[in-house]
Amino acid sequence: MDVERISIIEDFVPKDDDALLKKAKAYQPQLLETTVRPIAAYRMTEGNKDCGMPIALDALSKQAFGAGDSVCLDFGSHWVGYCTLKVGFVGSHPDAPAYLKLQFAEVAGELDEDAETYRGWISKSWIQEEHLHLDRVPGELHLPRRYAFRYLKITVLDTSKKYRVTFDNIVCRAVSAVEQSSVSPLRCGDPLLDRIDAISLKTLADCMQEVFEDGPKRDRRLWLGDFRLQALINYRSFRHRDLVRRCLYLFAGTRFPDDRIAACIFTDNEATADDTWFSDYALFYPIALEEYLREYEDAEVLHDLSELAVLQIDRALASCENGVVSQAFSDAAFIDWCPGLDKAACAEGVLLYALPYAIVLANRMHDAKRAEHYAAELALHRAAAKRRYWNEKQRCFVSNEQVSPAAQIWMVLGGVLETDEAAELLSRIPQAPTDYPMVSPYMHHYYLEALLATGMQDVALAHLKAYWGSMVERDADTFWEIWNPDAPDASPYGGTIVNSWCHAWSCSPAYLLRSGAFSD
Ligand code: RAM
Repeated sequence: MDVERISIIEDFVPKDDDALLKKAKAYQPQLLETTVRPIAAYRMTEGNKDCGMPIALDALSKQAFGAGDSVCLDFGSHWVGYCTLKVGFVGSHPDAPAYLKLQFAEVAGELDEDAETYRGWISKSWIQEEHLHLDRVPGELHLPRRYAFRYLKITVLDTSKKYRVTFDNIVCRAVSAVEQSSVSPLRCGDPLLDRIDAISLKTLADCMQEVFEDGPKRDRRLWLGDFRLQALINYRSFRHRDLVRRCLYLFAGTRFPDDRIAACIFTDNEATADDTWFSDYALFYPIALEEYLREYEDAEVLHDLSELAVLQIDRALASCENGVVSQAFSDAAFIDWCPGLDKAACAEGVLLYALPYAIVLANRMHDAKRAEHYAAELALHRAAAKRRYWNEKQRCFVSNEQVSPAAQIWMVLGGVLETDEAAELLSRIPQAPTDYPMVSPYMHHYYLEALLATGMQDVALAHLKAYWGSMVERDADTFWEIWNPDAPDASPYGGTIVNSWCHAWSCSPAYLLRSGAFSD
């Protein structure tokens, strides 16, 4: 299921605005630290992948491990942080380094994967695996990276004939911009929904670092489509205003030379726009800005960022041909990781979805002319979209001869149909066989939004319970980047070993459940 999606622009030099980047820096959060230790340990034997022999934690330091032996430590839940451990020995004096392999896993299944066999298009350097030498035994190991994990498996690759190693004081210094305990748990009367909400918030908390990261294992950076959802959930939970402000300023502070907002920002060293532009993601900037302003009525942010935000809309409109988005525009849309998905109707739908936000934003800017212009464009584009994509015979939207749930969902979200027609169309989605299924919780979120927009609260709630519940059933501690219950081993990258199992775009149930979306 590979859908390679790498953008490389030779000689790309982002346009930086120092004043905006300075503000982004000022809002950088101080990370909070929690010390966590394993809650269980298992001695693993080769060939027995499923379970190991439990070791009492207080007896762990007495257990000796020689070449080929391994121990798996369970930290009880998902964490993001830095690990240290003490390595001792039994036997005679260590006369050779201890050579260890350490594998960090967000879900238990990752431990069964073989990094050597991964041949996907995303770098294998994301795989959380170290081969380390400890020259001085006894000694302390400070693992070199920040890891996202619940499980740590240590395999002894070699010691020597003279000694075996012991492990003690295994500690993770977990980091996040927020503490989950600062938000009261949901008590809605349905234990599954309460659990889904708690997992959503854990997912979000672990992704809230110095920016809203997409996933703390892989990418670990600020993506616009993910950010829009994260900010929404944050408004109903942690309310970390500065982190949202910081990210809004980052997207504006480093951008394409022609003022397009990049799909993603690197923040590991200096903040730098990625040379990747997604036409749909860029439209989430004015949406996210308007939602922030709705929440905080922030005149400074409005002043600093609104022009750039509406510019994203203007560019999209300018690229249209005959009232619908151009092929180039839809080719540049992300939408979902489904291979072969035709994005024309979807990209059109995202533009239609963004326009009402742009109208409100223009009014906030006291630019009535612009607001009127957007309203006229909205009407024009809705009509054009209906003409272009609606197929009366098939009674659904057809995007370049392709019928997909994503196209129906985005056309509905774009307001192309009257509510009752839209509800009838959506009610057919679950039964319709498709080669282009929704593969990410991100796309499923927009399915829920479409159902809610057409008054199908019950169906939306049932879908939320079935889809997110199917991850809970499989023991998710955090929600996953990619999940299609009909194809559980799917990965857009060419191997589930690089999938992210704590991915922010999957935690929108907390937002929907906490905003009373299902009670109307
Ligand atoms: C992946 C990440 C990220 C998403 C992009 C499009 O790299 O999963 O969350 O926004 O794809």
